[in-house]
Amino acid sequence: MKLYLASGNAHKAAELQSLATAGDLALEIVSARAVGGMPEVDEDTGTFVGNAGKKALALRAKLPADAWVLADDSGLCVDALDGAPGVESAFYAGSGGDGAANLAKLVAVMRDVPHAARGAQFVCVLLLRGPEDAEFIFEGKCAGRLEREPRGGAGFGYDPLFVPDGHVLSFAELGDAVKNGISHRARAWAHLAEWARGRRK
Ligand code: ITT
Repeated sequence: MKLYLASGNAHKAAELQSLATAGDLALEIVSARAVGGMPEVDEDTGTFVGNAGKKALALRAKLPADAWVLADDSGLCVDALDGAPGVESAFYAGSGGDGAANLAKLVAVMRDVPHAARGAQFVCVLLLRGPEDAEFIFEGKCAGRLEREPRGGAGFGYDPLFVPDGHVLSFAELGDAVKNGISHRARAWAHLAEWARGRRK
């Protein structure tokens, strides 16, 4: 089953590709680039589910009616910031969507927050839209805490600042293989895979 990925984020695409390849299900992620690129979407709904729905619809409009589209809306929810940047994670430092600037802003905003109050969780909503407007939603979370300074070179976005529970290294130090075992995206994908397995029966 082909899942057309409604995302312009190459890192998400790579993670979802490896999650799909690692499983025993015949799920194939096809990047939006293969069908002419991801259309511009105004991510203005204020919720992960709402934004994922808009992305899926936007790509769906370019595809045959029987195509399955997968959208990922995700973000980092910081306890000390009442859940911010959350659904605004991609645009935390401005509308340009600059990952390095977003990270630098979070480092600065969190500078004086003590260790005990540095909890955060990544959230990922995967939304699958199929023929006849069938829609399925899968959510995954990964709890952890924020370091004071970014560490590590793997991953993307806020990975260098985020240490998942049970670890001492950041996502960007742990690398893709470990991240893909425990991340918010991996957990949402596991729910999707469970759904796909059920459909196969
Ligand atoms: P698309 O909308 O095209 O899929 P995007 O990067 O704009 O790409 P989102 O609107 O869902 O995607 O924003 C997600 C942001 O949250 C992303 O830009 C990162 O800043 C952050 N984020 C999400 N998952 C992450 C992860 O696994 N590691 C680090 N940062 C992540």
